Formats: sequence, C-alpha cells, structure tokens
Amino acid sequence: MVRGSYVLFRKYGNFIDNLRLFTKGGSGGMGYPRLGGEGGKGGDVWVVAHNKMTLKQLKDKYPQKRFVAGEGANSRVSALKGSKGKDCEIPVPVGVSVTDENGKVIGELNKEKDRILVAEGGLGGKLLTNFLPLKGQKRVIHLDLKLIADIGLVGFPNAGKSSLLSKISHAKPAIADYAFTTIKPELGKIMYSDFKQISVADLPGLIEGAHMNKGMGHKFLKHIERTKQLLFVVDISGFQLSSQTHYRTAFETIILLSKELELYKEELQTKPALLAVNKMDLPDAQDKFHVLMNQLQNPKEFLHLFEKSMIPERTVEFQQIIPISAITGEGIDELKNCIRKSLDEHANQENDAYHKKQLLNLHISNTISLSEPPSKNAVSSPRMDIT
Ligand SMILES: Nc1nc2c(ncn2[C@@H]2O[C@H](COP(=O)(O)OP(=O)(O)OP(=O)(O)O)[C@@H](O)[C@H]2O)c(=O)[nH]1
Ligand SMILES: [Mg+2]
Repeated sequence: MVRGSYVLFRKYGNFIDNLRLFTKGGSGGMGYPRLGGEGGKGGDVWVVAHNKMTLKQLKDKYPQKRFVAGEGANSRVSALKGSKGKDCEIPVPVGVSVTDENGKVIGELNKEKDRILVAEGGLGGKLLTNFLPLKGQKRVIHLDLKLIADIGLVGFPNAGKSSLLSKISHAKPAIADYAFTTIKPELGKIMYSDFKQISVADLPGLIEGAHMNKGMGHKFLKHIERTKQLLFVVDISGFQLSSQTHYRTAFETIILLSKELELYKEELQTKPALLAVNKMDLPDAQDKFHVLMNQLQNPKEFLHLFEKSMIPERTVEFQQIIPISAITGEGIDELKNCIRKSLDEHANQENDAYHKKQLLNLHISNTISLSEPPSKNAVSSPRMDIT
C-alpha cells in the first residue's frame, strides 16, 4: 500500500530533530565618564533543558528563531552602576546537543534543567572601554536532538516493533501491515511491579541501504546512538519490500541490520543487544525458528549467501534470543525480564568498572605521595582524580 506523500509530509511535520537558531547577547549599558559610572552588562542567552519541551514546540512558539537578550542599563546619576540586561532562555528538550556554525560542539543537555551559555552579553561602558558599551556576542547555533532511552528497537519495516512497544508499554504507536508505518521515533516506558521503569524508543524500520539514506534512512539511526542497549525485532517469516526487491529471510534481515549499523557507526555494534523473534503465532514459525537458531549459532557457514559488500565485519552477538508474538503475548513476559536483567547486569558492570578505576587512582596517588615528598613550594597535596 502506497500512501500519499502529503500524508507523509503532514505527519512527518510533527517531529523535528534539528533546528538552527540565531542568538545574540544583549549590548552593555553606557558608562558615565564624568562620574566614573559603569554601564550594566548585557544579558546572556542560555539554552535550558525541559522534560516536556519538543523542538516542534520551540519552532512554533518562536517562528523567527531569533533569541536576543536584554541590554544592560546605562549608568545614571541615581544608579551609577547600571543593572545587568535580562538573560534570554531558550527552552529545549532533554537530549539536545548544541553546535556552532562550524559544527563545533558547544555542549550537551542530558537532563532536566541542564543549561549552556551560548551567547554572552557585552560589557557595560567603564574606564577600560572608555565608558563605551560593548556589543553582545552573536552566534548561530544548531540544536540536534538524539533520543535518550534505555532500549532502542531496531528492525526491518513491518517486523512488529510498534506492536511490541504497544504491548509492553502504555504508548499507542501507529501499527499497520505496510512498510514504514512509523515515521517518527516514539518513546514508551515498561513499568515493572517494583516501580522500576525502562524507556524504549520505537524507531522507523531500517532497510538495506539505510546508511545511504534509503527508506527512512540514517536520519533515525542517530537516535540509537544514545540508547544503552539495542533490541532487534525480526519477523520470523522474513521481509519483502515489494515484488521488485529481494525477499529476505529472518536471518538475512539480522545480517543486513548488523551491516547497516556498522556502516553508520561501528560503535553501535558494540552495544549489548537482545533479539526478539516476532510473529511466532504464524504457521510454520516453529520450523523457521529452528532454522534461524541454527544459522545464528554458525553464522559464518551461511555468510557466503550474501554479496561481499553486505557481510558485516562482525555479526552482532545477542545476549538472549527470545521468540515472541506481539499479537498473542507469547514470550512477552520473558522478554521484559530479559530486558531488565540485561540492563541491570550492565549497570553493575559499569559500577564495578567505576569502582576499580577509583581504587586504581587512589593507589596511584598514594604511590606518588609516598615516593615524591611534596616540594617546599607545594601549596597542596597531589590531587586525587576520581573520574
Ligand atoms: N501475526 C502477527 N502479526 C503481527 C505481530 N506483530 C505485529 N504484527 C503485524 O505486523 C504488521 C506490522 O506491525 P508494526 O508493529 O506496524 O510493525 P513495525 O515494525 O512497527 O513497522 P514499521 O513502523 O513500518 O517499521 C501489523 O499488521 C501487525 O498487526 C505478531 O506477533 N504476529
Ligand atoms: Mg512501527
């Protein structure tokens, strides 16, 4: 089924993951030469993270995309020191990274209330400036949103990613029997009985050539960069986009997905990954599942079936493979448990690694302080680095 491009446009128009803005710090206030008065400093422009904000809301609220802070007050007889100009705050969603015109990263906002100074106000007039005020800094900035979620769903179109999300969370993503139903990332939360929550990002389906912008393209692959783990979702009966394109078995879709991730960014392949084999309610699913497991256990034996350019350097190694049906609910509880276990284990490993590093730093700093007594001029003991 082919949908009208206008529908795509209309729906796609609701989601923006990058935005270019003009920002300018306020000018300083005039100094008062005769009385030595100082003008106030111009206000600064800040980017501030808010949980409920979206880039679409920001664009709708400020269509001219200009953010200019207030001017510093002039020095007067009644107030020789002029007050500072009003700061300007740009509300952005959590997960935004801010870069300048040259692509240099100014900073990242990863949690609520994080703030970054993007354009500083000019100094007020004072003796140093001959009592003339300075202009504020002008800066064009780019906001680039990458979703932050614990788990990112990766799969060919139609594999049942959105169906799975709707089964494990309260999210209500669009579900339909044609490719590219999901056209913008969607977040859901798995709630566990002990109130633990795990966030899951449902993404548009990937097809071979996604790294070259085929299908919904790599535009969305960037959203997997910040998820802690990946959950591959494959249709046990395979995938075929149209009668003009190859039919791909479940095994082939897994290899092709690995390759797409590798071509986009190799680090993506090092993320811990789970595999949900979906649509196990379909006839012949069991037989196909046995074939798939055999292929996954000895992937090298089957790689000759692929064109050379399609063979990934390394095949993703799954922590767990879970057969499920997003329709009947088969395997869903087990999948939820596996997701939780996998995240907990990696959090523990990271904790252990952090403590080991701290111990090592402590050891090094002790060794330094024992072997090198502080010099006469030393003002403090060696610093202990705990990062
Ligand atoms: N029989 C069966 N059908 C399923 C199952 N899960 C999903 N489907 C169907 O598969 C089709 C695609 O489901 P979606 O959840 O939209 O797939 P998706 O992976 O999100 O697809 P895109 O958004 O296009 O990438 C729908 O018709 C679903 O009803 C399942 O476990 N069994
Ligand atoms: Mg979908």
